[in-house]
Amino acid sequence: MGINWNCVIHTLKSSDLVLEIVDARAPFSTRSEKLEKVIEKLGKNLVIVMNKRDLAPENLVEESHKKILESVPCIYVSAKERRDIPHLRKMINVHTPKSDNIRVCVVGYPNTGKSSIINVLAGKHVAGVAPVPGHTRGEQWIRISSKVMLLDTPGVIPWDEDISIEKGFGRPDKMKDIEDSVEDFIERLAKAKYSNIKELYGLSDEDLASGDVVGILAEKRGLLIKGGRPDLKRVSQRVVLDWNTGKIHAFVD
Ligand SMILES: Nc1nc2c(ncn2[C@@H]2O[C@H](COP(=O)(O)OP(=O)(O)OP(=O)(O)O)[C@@H](O)[C@H]2O)c(=O)[nH]1
Ligand SMILES: [Mg+2]
Repeated sequence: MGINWNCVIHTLKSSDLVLEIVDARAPFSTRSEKLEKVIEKLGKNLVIVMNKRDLAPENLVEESHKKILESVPCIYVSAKERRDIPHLRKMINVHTPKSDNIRVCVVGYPNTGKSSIINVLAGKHVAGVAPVPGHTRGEQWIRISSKVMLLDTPGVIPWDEDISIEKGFGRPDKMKDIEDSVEDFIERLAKAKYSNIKELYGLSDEDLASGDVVGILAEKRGLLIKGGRPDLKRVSQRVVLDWNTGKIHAFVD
């Protein structure tokens, strides 16, 4: 999956403000450096919105919020729990010109909650939401007040950036070498400042240090292929789904 940068630039040019939605569980790795460079080059205002704050501990969310704030206006919210939405509206007002026709472009990696945030701001279900990265395909302008329109966009996946599970890099059923990526991801979750991975999957410290957590998980869940071997692919897809649906609570940056 790639994106058409000419299209992105054209869209950004016509906006008064860009909201970059990042995942509060991985706020730094879900920031797109490339996208932010384009926004800066175009001289557009940027506000970073850390979404899914309900899935990470408050102190870690606050810590990263402070760090991001050193260089970019930033706010943390939960679209799911509708937390801090009035604050987000205020941020939009503060960072846009006084006009009757304000356009705000909502961008970010897949699955960070762009469409969910738009729905909450609009006060009704107008943008499609799903735990499948790449759900939003086309762009869609949505009015959230008499003066403000928001643009929902597909998740950005630049080809040349590091790709990992937390960036919502693809549909789990289409991912190549998913087992290796998931093994690596679980190891990082195990070493992270916070994660619920042990409780969620009933894993011990030895399991996590085994180098074969994916195999152990498949056996625990009874996911086997012919011959009784663990079904590594299927269990890996489940882990990705658990991240995308928010069953995995964590802070992995
Ligand atoms: N726990 C939690 N889940 C959320 C939150 N916001 C969105 N989600 C979930 O995250 C998943 C992705 O949400 P979307 O709004 O479709 O994300 P998107 O960024 O528009 O995704 P694409 O269109 O695929 O790029 C869905 O399962 C949402 O229910 C939140 O604040 N907290
Ligand atoms: Mg979407």
